Amino acid sequence: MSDKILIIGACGQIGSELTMSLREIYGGTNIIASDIRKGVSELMDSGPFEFIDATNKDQIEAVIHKHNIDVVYLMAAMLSGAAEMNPEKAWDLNMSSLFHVLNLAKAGAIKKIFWPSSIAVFGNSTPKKRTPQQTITEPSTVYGISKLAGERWCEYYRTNFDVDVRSVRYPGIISWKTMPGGGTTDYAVEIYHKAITEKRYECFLSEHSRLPMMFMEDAIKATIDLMDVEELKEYVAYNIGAIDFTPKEIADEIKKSIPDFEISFVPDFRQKIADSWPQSIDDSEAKKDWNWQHTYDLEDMTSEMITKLRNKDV
Ligand code: AKB
Repeated sequence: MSDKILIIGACGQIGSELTMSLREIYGGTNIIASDIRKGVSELMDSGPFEFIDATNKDQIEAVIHKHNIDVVYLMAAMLSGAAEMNPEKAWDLNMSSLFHVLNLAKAGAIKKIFWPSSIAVFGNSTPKKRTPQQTITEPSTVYGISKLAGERWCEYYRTNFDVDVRSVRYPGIISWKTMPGGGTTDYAVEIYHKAITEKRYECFLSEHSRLPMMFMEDAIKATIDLMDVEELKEYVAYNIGAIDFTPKEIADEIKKSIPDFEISFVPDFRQKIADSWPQSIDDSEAKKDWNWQHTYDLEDMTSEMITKLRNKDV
Protein backbone atom coordinates (compact mmCIF):
# COMPACT_ATOMS: atom_id res chain seq x y z
CA MET A 1 0.00 0.00 0.00
CA SER A 2 1.22 3.51 -0.86
CA ASP A 3 2.19 5.94 1.86
CA LYS A 4 -0.34 8.64 2.61
CA ILE A 5 1.28 12.01 2.11
CA LEU A 6 0.27 15.41 3.50
CA ILE A 7 1.57 18.60 1.91
CA ILE A 8 1.30 21.63 4.17
CA GLY A 9 1.51 24.82 2.09
CA ALA A 10 0.25 23.03 -1.03
CA CYS A 11 -0.93 26.21 -2.75
CA GLY A 12 2.44 27.98 -2.80
CA GLN A 13 4.92 28.09 -5.68
CA ILE A 14 6.73 24.80 -4.96
CA GLY A 15 3.89 23.18 -2.98
CA SER A 16 1.40 23.35 -5.84
CA GLU A 17 3.66 21.68 -8.41
CA LEU A 18 4.95 19.18 -5.87
CA THR A 19 1.36 18.19 -5.03
CA MET A 20 0.50 17.63 -8.70
CA SER A 21 3.69 15.59 -9.29
CA LEU A 22 3.12 13.44 -6.22
CA ARG A 23 -0.50 12.87 -7.28
CA GLU A 24 0.68 11.74 -10.71
CA ILE A 25 3.16 9.28 -9.16
CA TYR A 26 1.19 7.95 -6.18
CA GLY A 27 -2.44 8.61 -7.17
CA GLY A 28 -4.63 11.57 -6.23
CA THR A 29 -6.30 10.04 -3.19
CA ASN A 30 -2.99 9.28 -1.45
CA ILE A 31 -1.86 12.90 -1.54
CA ILE A 32 -3.66 15.28 0.82
CA ALA A 33 -3.11 18.93 -0.10
CA SER A 34 -3.49 21.52 2.63
CA ASP A 35 -3.08 25.25 2.98
CA ILE A 36 -4.52 28.23 4.79
CA ARG A 37 -6.24 29.25 1.52
CA LYS A 38 -7.75 27.44 -1.48
CA GLY A 39 -5.56 26.65 -4.48
CA VAL A 40 -6.17 26.64 -8.23
CA SER A 41 -8.90 24.32 -9.55
CA GLU A 42 -6.36 21.82 -10.96
CA LEU A 43 -5.12 21.22 -7.41
CA MET A 44 -8.49 21.39 -5.67
CA ASP A 45 -10.10 18.96 -8.13
CA SER A 46 -7.36 16.33 -8.35
CA GLY A 47 -7.45 14.97 -4.78
CA PRO A 48 -8.34 15.68 -1.15
CA PHE A 49 -7.80 19.16 0.33
CA GLU A 50 -7.85 20.32 3.97
CA PHE A 51 -7.52 23.80 5.45
CA ILE A 52 -4.51 23.95 7.77
CA ASP A 53 -2.87 26.91 9.46
CA ALA A 54 0.71 25.63 9.69
CA THR A 55 1.24 27.38 13.03
CA ASN A 56 -1.61 25.39 14.59
CA LYS A 57 -0.47 22.01 15.89
CA ASP A 58 -4.01 20.77 16.64
CA GLN A 59 -5.08 21.34 13.04
CA ILE A 60 -2.03 19.48 11.68
CA GLU A 61 -2.52 16.62 14.11
CA ALA A 62 -6.25 16.30 13.33
CA VAL A 63 -5.57 15.99 9.58
CA ILE A 64 -2.75 13.49 10.17
CA HIS A 65 -5.13 11.28 12.17
CA LYS A 66 -8.09 11.76 9.86
CA HIS A 67 -6.13 10.59 6.78
CA ASN A 68 -3.65 8.20 8.45
CA ILE A 69 -0.73 10.23 7.14
CA ASP A 70 2.73 8.63 6.93
CA VAL A 71 4.78 11.41 5.32
CA VAL A 72 4.60 15.22 5.61
CA TYR A 73 6.06 17.76 3.19
CA LEU A 74 6.07 21.04 5.12
CA MET A 75 6.24 23.68 2.39
CA ALA A 76 4.64 26.63 4.22
CA ALA A 77 7.14 29.43 4.82
CA MET A 78 7.61 33.17 4.67
CA LEU A 79 10.37 33.98 2.16
CA SER A 80 13.31 36.36 2.44
CA GLY A 81 11.86 39.69 1.30
CA ALA A 82 8.57 39.32 3.16
CA ALA A 83 10.37 38.09 6.29
CA GLU A 84 12.45 41.30 6.49
CA MET A 85 9.15 43.21 6.68
CA ASN A 86 7.59 40.88 9.28
CA PRO A 87 10.44 39.37 11.35
CA GLU A 88 8.37 37.99 14.23
CA LYS A 89 5.62 36.60 12.03
CA ALA A 90 8.22 34.98 9.79
CA TRP A 91 10.02 33.43 12.75
CA ASP A 92 6.73 32.18 14.15
CA LEU A 93 5.52 30.63 10.88
CA ASN A 94 8.88 29.19 9.80
CA MET A 95 9.80 27.75 13.19
CA SER A 96 6.55 26.78 14.91
CA SER A 97 5.34 24.80 11.90
CA LEU A 98 8.61 22.89 11.85
CA PHE A 99 8.46 22.15 15.58
CA HIS A 100 4.91 20.86 15.28
CA VAL A 101 5.83 18.42 12.55
CA LEU A 102 9.10 17.33 14.21
CA ASN A 103 7.27 16.69 17.47
CA LEU A 104 4.54 14.71 15.71
CA ALA A 105 7.26 12.54 14.14
CA LYS A 106 9.01 12.17 17.51
CA ALA A 107 5.69 10.98 18.99
CA GLY A 108 5.36 8.39 16.20
CA ALA A 109 2.37 10.02 14.44
CA ILE A 110 4.28 10.21 11.10
CA LYS A 111 7.35 8.42 9.80
CA LYS A 112 9.05 10.85 7.42
CA ILE A 113 9.30 14.62 6.87
CA PHE A 114 10.48 16.86 4.05
CA TRP A 115 11.28 20.42 5.07
CA PRO A 116 12.77 22.97 2.66
CA SER A 117 15.93 24.83 3.53
CA SER A 118 17.50 27.50 1.32
CA ILE A 119 20.72 29.07 0.07
CA ALA A 120 19.69 31.77 2.58
CA VAL A 121 21.50 29.79 5.31
CA PHE A 122 24.67 31.33 3.89
CA GLY A 123 25.76 34.90 4.56
CA ASN A 124 28.32 37.57 3.76
CA SER A 125 31.21 35.60 5.28
CA THR A 126 30.49 32.47 3.17
CA PRO A 127 32.67 31.81 0.09
CA LYS A 128 30.50 33.07 -2.78
CA LYS A 129 31.59 30.86 -5.66
CA ARG A 130 30.75 27.16 -5.69
CA THR A 131 29.70 27.44 -2.06
CA PRO A 132 30.47 24.08 -0.44
CA GLN A 133 28.09 21.87 1.54
CA GLN A 134 29.93 22.60 4.77
CA THR A 135 31.21 26.12 5.17
CA ILE A 136 30.61 29.29 7.18
CA THR A 137 26.88 29.81 7.76
CA GLU A 138 26.30 33.27 9.21
CA PRO A 139 23.04 34.43 7.59
CA SER A 140 22.17 38.11 7.93
CA THR A 141 18.47 37.83 7.04
CA VAL A 142 15.44 36.90 9.16
CA TYR A 143 14.58 34.15 6.68
CA GLY A 144 18.15 32.83 6.60
CA ILE A 145 18.34 32.74 10.39
CA SER A 146 15.09 30.72 10.50
CA LYS A 147 16.37 28.30 7.85
CA LEU A 148 19.71 27.78 9.59
CA ALA A 149 17.99 27.26 12.96
CA GLY A 150 15.58 24.87 11.23
CA GLU A 151 18.45 22.83 9.81
CA ARG A 152 20.02 22.54 13.26
CA TRP A 153 16.68 21.46 14.80
CA CYS A 154 16.20 18.85 12.08
CA GLU A 155 19.67 17.51 12.80
CA TYR A 156 18.90 17.50 16.53
CA TYR A 157 15.67 15.53 16.12
CA ARG A 158 17.37 13.15 13.71
CA THR A 159 20.28 12.47 16.08
CA ASN A 160 18.43 12.40 19.38
CA PHE A 161 14.99 11.08 18.47
CA ASP A 162 15.68 9.15 15.25
CA VAL A 163 13.30 11.35 13.26
CA ASP A 164 13.62 10.82 9.49
CA VAL A 165 13.67 14.42 8.29
CA ARG A 166 15.20 15.44 4.96
CA SER A 167 15.90 18.75 3.32
CA VAL A 168 17.53 20.54 0.41
CA ARG A 169 18.83 24.09 0.27
CA TYR A 170 16.72 25.41 -2.59
CA PRO A 171 18.18 28.14 -4.77
CA GLY A 172 15.76 30.54 -6.53
CA ILE A 173 13.05 28.44 -8.20
CA ILE A 174 11.63 29.42 -11.58
CA SER A 175 8.28 28.17 -12.85
CA TRP A 176 5.50 29.25 -15.18
CA LYS A 177 2.52 27.75 -13.33
CA THR A 178 2.47 29.48 -9.93
CA MET A 179 3.96 32.84 -8.97
CA PRO A 180 6.38 32.93 -6.05
CA GLY A 181 5.70 35.49 -3.32
CA GLY A 182 7.97 37.51 -1.07
CA GLY A 183 11.34 36.14 -2.21
CA THR A 184 14.52 37.84 -3.42
CA THR A 185 14.86 35.53 -6.41
CA ASP A 186 11.25 36.26 -7.52
CA TYR A 187 12.56 38.67 -10.15
CA ALA A 188 13.63 35.70 -12.26
CA VAL A 189 9.97 34.64 -12.58
CA GLU A 190 8.46 38.13 -12.88
CA ILE A 191 10.85 38.98 -15.72
CA TYR A 192 9.32 36.32 -18.00
CA HIS A 193 5.75 37.43 -17.27
CA LYS A 194 6.59 41.08 -17.94
CA ALA A 195 8.62 40.23 -21.04
CA ILE A 196 5.53 38.62 -22.54
CA THR A 197 2.86 41.06 -21.36
CA GLU A 198 4.72 44.40 -21.50
CA LYS A 199 8.06 43.75 -23.22
CA ARG A 200 9.76 45.60 -20.39
CA TYR A 201 10.77 44.88 -16.81
CA GLU A 202 12.08 47.00 -13.97
CA CYS A 203 14.33 44.72 -11.95
CA PHE A 204 14.67 45.19 -8.19
CA LEU A 205 18.21 43.79 -8.24
CA SER A 206 21.24 45.29 -9.96
CA GLU A 207 22.31 44.01 -13.35
CA HIS A 208 25.33 42.06 -12.09
CA SER A 209 23.71 40.29 -9.09
CA ARG A 210 24.59 36.67 -9.73
CA LEU A 211 22.47 34.12 -7.85
CA PRO A 212 21.99 30.33 -7.93
CA MET A 213 18.70 29.34 -9.61
CA MET A 214 16.82 26.23 -10.74
CA PHE A 215 13.91 25.36 -13.01
CA MET A 216 10.88 23.94 -11.16
CA GLU A 217 11.08 20.51 -12.85
CA ASP A 218 14.55 20.05 -11.42
CA ALA A 219 13.48 21.26 -7.96
CA ILE A 220 10.59 18.78 -7.86
CA LYS A 221 12.83 15.97 -9.03
CA ALA A 222 15.40 16.78 -6.31
CA THR A 223 12.69 16.80 -3.65
CA ILE A 224 11.09 13.51 -4.66
CA ASP A 225 14.42 11.77 -5.35
CA LEU A 226 15.76 12.70 -1.91
CA MET A 227 12.60 11.40 -0.25
CA ASP A 228 12.87 8.15 -2.23
CA VAL A 229 16.39 7.36 -1.07
CA GLU A 230 16.34 4.36 1.29
CA GLU A 231 18.30 6.15 4.02
CA LEU A 232 20.01 9.52 4.25
CA LYS A 233 23.77 9.07 3.95
CA GLU A 234 25.14 12.10 5.67
CA TYR A 235 23.48 15.50 5.69
CA VAL A 236 20.01 16.58 6.76
CA ALA A 237 20.02 19.50 4.28
CA TYR A 238 21.84 19.09 0.97
CA ASN A 239 23.16 21.81 -1.34
CA ILE A 240 21.55 21.39 -4.75
CA GLY A 241 22.82 23.39 -7.70
CA ALA A 242 21.69 23.92 -11.26
CA ILE A 243 22.33 27.26 -12.94
CA ASP A 244 23.46 30.73 -11.96
CA PHE A 245 22.98 33.99 -13.82
CA THR A 246 22.64 37.75 -13.40
CA PRO A 247 19.55 39.83 -14.28
CA LYS A 248 21.45 41.04 -17.36
CA GLU A 249 22.22 37.51 -18.50
CA ILE A 250 18.61 36.31 -18.16
CA ALA A 251 17.42 39.46 -19.99
CA ASP A 252 19.90 38.75 -22.83
CA GLU A 253 18.57 35.20 -23.08
CA ILE A 254 14.95 36.47 -23.21
CA LYS A 255 15.94 38.95 -25.96
CA LYS A 256 16.83 36.00 -28.20
CA SER A 257 13.07 35.23 -28.37
CA ILE A 258 11.69 38.74 -27.71
CA PRO A 259 14.21 41.10 -29.37
CA ASP A 260 12.44 44.33 -28.30
CA PHE A 261 12.40 43.35 -24.59
CA GLU A 262 13.87 46.09 -22.39
CA ILE A 263 15.15 45.85 -18.83
CA SER A 264 16.00 48.58 -16.32
CA PHE A 265 17.51 48.21 -12.87
CA VAL A 266 16.17 49.91 -9.72
CA PRO A 267 17.61 47.97 -6.77
CA ASP A 268 15.56 48.04 -3.56
CA PHE A 269 16.04 46.54 -0.06
CA ARG A 270 16.32 43.04 -1.57
CA GLN A 271 19.70 43.97 -3.12
CA LYS A 272 21.31 43.66 0.32
CA ILE A 273 19.79 40.19 0.73
CA ALA A 274 21.03 39.10 -2.72
CA ASP A 275 24.51 40.50 -1.97
CA SER A 276 24.73 38.29 1.13
CA TRP A 277 23.97 35.05 -0.74
CA PRO A 278 26.20 32.71 -2.77
CA GLN A 279 26.63 33.21 -6.51
CA SER A 280 26.87 29.51 -7.29
CA ILE A 281 26.59 26.24 -5.40
CA ASP A 282 28.80 23.18 -5.08
CA ASP A 283 26.39 20.25 -4.99
CA SER A 284 28.94 17.45 -5.20
CA GLU A 285 27.75 15.87 -1.93
CA ALA A 286 24.18 15.51 -3.28
CA LYS A 287 25.61 14.09 -6.51
CA LYS A 288 27.68 11.58 -4.57
CA ASP A 289 25.09 10.58 -1.95
CA TRP A 290 21.87 10.34 -3.97
CA ASN A 291 22.86 10.90 -7.62
CA TRP A 292 21.45 14.39 -7.87
CA GLN A 293 21.77 15.92 -11.33
CA HIS A 294 19.93 18.90 -12.77
CA THR A 295 18.64 18.93 -16.35
CA TYR A 296 17.69 22.48 -17.33
CA ASP A 297 20.19 25.21 -18.23
CA LEU A 298 19.31 28.89 -18.78
CA GLU A 299 18.58 28.35 -22.48
CA ASP A 300 16.26 25.33 -22.02
CA MET A 301 14.46 27.03 -19.15
CA THR A 302 13.94 30.30 -21.04
CA SER A 303 12.58 28.56 -24.07
CA GLU A 304 10.15 26.52 -21.95
CA MET A 305 9.07 29.53 -19.85
CA ILE A 306 8.34 31.66 -22.91
CA THR A 307 6.51 28.91 -24.79
CA LYS A 308 4.38 27.92 -21.79
CA LEU A 309 3.57 31.48 -20.70
CA ARG A 310 2.58 32.44 -24.25
CA ASN A 311 -0.02 29.67 -24.18
CA LYS A 312 -1.35 30.68 -20.79
CA ASP A 313 -3.21 33.78 -19.64
CA VAL A 314 -0.65 35.82 -17.68
C1 AKB B 1 13.88 33.64 -1.59
O1 AKB B 1 14.28 34.37 -2.50
O2 AKB B 1 13.63 34.05 -0.45
C2 AKB B 1 13.74 32.16 -1.86
C3 AKB B 1 14.96 31.37 -1.48
C4 AKB B 1 16.21 31.52 -2.25
O3 AKB B 1 14.91 30.60 -0.57
N1 AKB B 1 13.44 31.95 -3.24
